Amino acid sequence: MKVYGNPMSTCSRKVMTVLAEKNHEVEFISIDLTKGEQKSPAHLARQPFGVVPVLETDDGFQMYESRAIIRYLDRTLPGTSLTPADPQAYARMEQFMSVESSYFSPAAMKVVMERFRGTNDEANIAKGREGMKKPLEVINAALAKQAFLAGNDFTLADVTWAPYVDYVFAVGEQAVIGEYKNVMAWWERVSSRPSFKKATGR
Ligand SMILES: N[C@@H](CCC(=O)N[C@@H](CS)C(=O)NCC(=O)O)C(=O)O
Repeated sequence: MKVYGNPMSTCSRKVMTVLAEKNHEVEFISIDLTKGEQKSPAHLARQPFGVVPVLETDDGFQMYESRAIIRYLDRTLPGTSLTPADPQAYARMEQFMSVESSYFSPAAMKVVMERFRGTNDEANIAKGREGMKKPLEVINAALAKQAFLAGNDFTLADVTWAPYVDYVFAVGEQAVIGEYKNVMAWWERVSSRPSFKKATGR
């Protein structure tokens, strides 16, 4: 199996976390985003939007979109399932994956990219910080009753949130998350998992 990705990319890290949870080794082909390799004809043939990651299975099946890839991997690889069998826990997992992609990560990435690029547009950063509050408030309430987002087991919902939360900390914005104590306790559980450490090269 091959993953075309970038070790620093949030979306590649979701895929690598699931692979590590399943103890499945792949060939990782690094696409240099700083050189624009993601927009090369060869990569555009794999990913029409010119971004990473892309998964290629041993029988030549190719697919893109990180959240679709992790669902596929969880369904097809052996090992502990990261998708709850219980319908209500499953619904919670999907709900929180959607909260991440619709509300949390767009706001978080506003802040992260301003800091990473060094553009530091404070008005945009303030918007990003504001946008992170509601989704954090909502998961903080859910995490008061359970260890992980969909219940007491680690699921794909935790996988999708983790790389964005990690980058919020990495750019020095811990104050935004620090006031949510259940989120902080959850973060300790998620970031100390061997799979997350492996996916982030720690
Ligand atoms: N919806 C896509 C988003 C992929 C994406 O935005 N990837 C980023 C890295 S996390 C990328 O390749 N950026 C390079 C660029 O935009 O040119 C997914 O989930 O796979």
